[in-house]
Amino acid sequence: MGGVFQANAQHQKENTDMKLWYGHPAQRWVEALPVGNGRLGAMIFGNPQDEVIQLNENTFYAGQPYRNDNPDALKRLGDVRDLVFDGKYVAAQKMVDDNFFRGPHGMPYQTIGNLRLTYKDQTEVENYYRELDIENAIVSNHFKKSGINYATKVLSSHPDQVIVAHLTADQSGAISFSASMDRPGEFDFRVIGNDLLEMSGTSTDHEGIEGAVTFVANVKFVPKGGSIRADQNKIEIANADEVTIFISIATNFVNYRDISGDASSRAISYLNKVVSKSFEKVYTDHVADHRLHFDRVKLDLGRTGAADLPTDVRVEQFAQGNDPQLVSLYFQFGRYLLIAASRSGGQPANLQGIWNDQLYPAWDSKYTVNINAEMNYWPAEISNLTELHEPFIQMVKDLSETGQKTAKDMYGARGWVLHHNTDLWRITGPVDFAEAGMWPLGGAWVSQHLFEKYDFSGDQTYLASVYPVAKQAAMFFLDYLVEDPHTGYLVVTPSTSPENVPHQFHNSAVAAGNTMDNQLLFDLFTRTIEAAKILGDQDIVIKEMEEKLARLPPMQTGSWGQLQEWQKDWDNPKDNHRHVSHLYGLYPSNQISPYRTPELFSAAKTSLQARGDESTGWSMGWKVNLWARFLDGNHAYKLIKDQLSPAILPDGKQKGGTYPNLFDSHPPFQIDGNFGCTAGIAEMLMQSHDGAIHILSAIPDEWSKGSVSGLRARGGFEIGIEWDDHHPKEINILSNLGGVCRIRSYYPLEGEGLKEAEGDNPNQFYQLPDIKKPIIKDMDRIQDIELRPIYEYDIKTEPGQNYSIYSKK
Ligand code: FUC
Repeated sequence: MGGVFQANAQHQKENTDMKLWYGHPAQRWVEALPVGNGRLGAMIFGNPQDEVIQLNENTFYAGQPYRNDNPDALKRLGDVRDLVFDGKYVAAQKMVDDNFFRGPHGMPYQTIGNLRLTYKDQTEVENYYRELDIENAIVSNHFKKSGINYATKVLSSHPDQVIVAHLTADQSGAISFSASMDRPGEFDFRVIGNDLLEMSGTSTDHEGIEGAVTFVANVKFVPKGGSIRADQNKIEIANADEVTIFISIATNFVNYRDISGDASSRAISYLNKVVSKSFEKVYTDHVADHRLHFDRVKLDLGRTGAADLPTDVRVEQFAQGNDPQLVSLYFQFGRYLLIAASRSGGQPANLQGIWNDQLYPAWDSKYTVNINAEMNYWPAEISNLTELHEPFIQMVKDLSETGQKTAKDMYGARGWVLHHNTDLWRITGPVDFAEAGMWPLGGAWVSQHLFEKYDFSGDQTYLASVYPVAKQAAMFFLDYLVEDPHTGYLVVTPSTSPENVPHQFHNSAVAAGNTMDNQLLFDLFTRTIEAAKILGDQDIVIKEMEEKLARLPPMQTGSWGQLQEWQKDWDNPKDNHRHVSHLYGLYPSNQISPYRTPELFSAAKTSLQARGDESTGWSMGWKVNLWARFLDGNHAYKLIKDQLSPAILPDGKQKGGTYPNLFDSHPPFQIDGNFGCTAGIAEMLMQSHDGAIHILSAIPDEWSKGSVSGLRARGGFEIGIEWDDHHPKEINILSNLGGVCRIRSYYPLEGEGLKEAEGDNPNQFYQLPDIKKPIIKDMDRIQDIELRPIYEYDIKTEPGQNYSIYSKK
């Protein structure tokens, strides 16, 4: 009793700023609260009569190692290209549909199942409270039942590799419950001795691939006082003072090629290592590990009385009210989710992070790489969580292995290719159908992350380790690009502009030389060539890359002043499609800039204005970043309001928005929107892609005063900013690598060593992309854009030193 419970009872009086909290248990899964250690996830319902802890392990997928290439594609590739260049897009798409797909379409990520605690006292409770404390990464609840105060805490420990629950009461001998396990799929279940449950099973067969991932979940009960006994298929605990529950889960997964691990011995060994530890010790180690990551960034956007309301009520009221603190909470919740879902040595966060209660979740809860998987990692660098980027980088390395055979067998090309989806098994062939699947740019997009991680760290050893992966990704395109007979440009064909169709012209997505493809290849080639110089790679293939880079199509503006999505002017101003692929050049890339390419900047804005605001969750998350890059804080904030609106409507229908537990809704739950919006909030505060560190780049009227610290900028800088009445008061710079730090501000600044900037930024991490001259078709259609005046300063920095600058008096 004592300590742990008393701390709980005080929660309502405590500061709840870094907490999601509620006055009632979760009725549905999107109200339950997530914990995770990168590998093991749990959703806790907080039900005081029948508690449910839903469990995940992030390698538990259907199927087993397999491939999904269709080598018939190679025979048809030339014909498809001819049809595209003849303008017979529908026939081209049909030929792709008939010859390029083989199924399977990807294996679903599957739930492990549930731990159920049925309390003996089933009476109603009073004073109910539950919370997720994102600062300490722990879910807890407390309530009064039959005059006794009970409290529960649940965490998923990275150091100990187990989920731990701790039950306490303010009277001795008060805790009595039975515990059992189940799951939606088949399983074996037994009770070992009088204190250990074991559930085991195998993942399902799917689309002709036999399920062969096995799991074992062991749950050990350690009561203080009272009695414990096994009763058929459950464990009964009676009259305990407190109970610690250790949940250990493991699978046989070793890597995408190998599932020869022993799930049972792994699960037991994690358990044996931790079981003699006290809950307090597990908790202390867990908190220290979590805060090592979490505490790096602090954000204060102001606080109103709304911050005292329960989280679900705040989401309901956010769009109407004034609750800037919910934005800081949501930002930090995104960081919390990345810490909980993505740890070095493990799997990257999938469509649902690591949290899924189904056997067949939407889109298999795998990896969609035409936006969603990358979006998960947008906050990794800027929000100071670079080591959590590693599982994604490792996945890119894996894909560079599996994708070689796909490149060769399907397209007769060197290098490696990836289409729009992959899964635990790192499949690289096209999935679904041409409209979505005929997109061979996956390797080009995921490889940008290899360079992004370098831009923030400047670590050349790391660069050398990922360079061959990027180079091979680029080499695929050297072979796949073909000359467009109409324009002479080298174009990616067949391809699509992700999932969009220019319906007013034809019902085919398959086309040639789409804007996003050109932008992605511009980045991939440019960055690979640069890295070759840094690392001294003299391979002749780099020359070929330079030649082909020069022959890619430039960006173009179209008939209504928009940035064209396709090589032909097919854009429809009424199109509100969720994908805004051609705006990749604005975010996450830096090819479009208000200062360097004003016409393209204006055209991109016209395109986004036409697309509208409200959409699926991730689409709104992307738009927060895009409006931040348009330097329009108020519009970015409008998108945050759209995203932070309730996903569940009064009639029960769902829309893009936010669930009561702050999970993003596509619908259904998709975690990408959480991460996208988290990155967007950071981009509103600071940007570092356009030749300078632009502080307070897109601050909305509502955030007139605030502070942030620990944001990372390219070139190894760490930035803190305090502002008041929209003016920066103090800017702190920690330089990790040294070099010139160029600061861009809407207000004049002063400080020791600060000089007005002249010419290009000499810092190598601030080189600007030398894009091909765009084709601006009709200047009269380009909307005028008013930009605020900016001030730019340079400060020479030394590695490891701090610098402070101030608003000019
Ligand atoms: C892409 C998107 C969908 C969804 C899916 C998982 O295909 O177009 O909206 O997010 O991924």
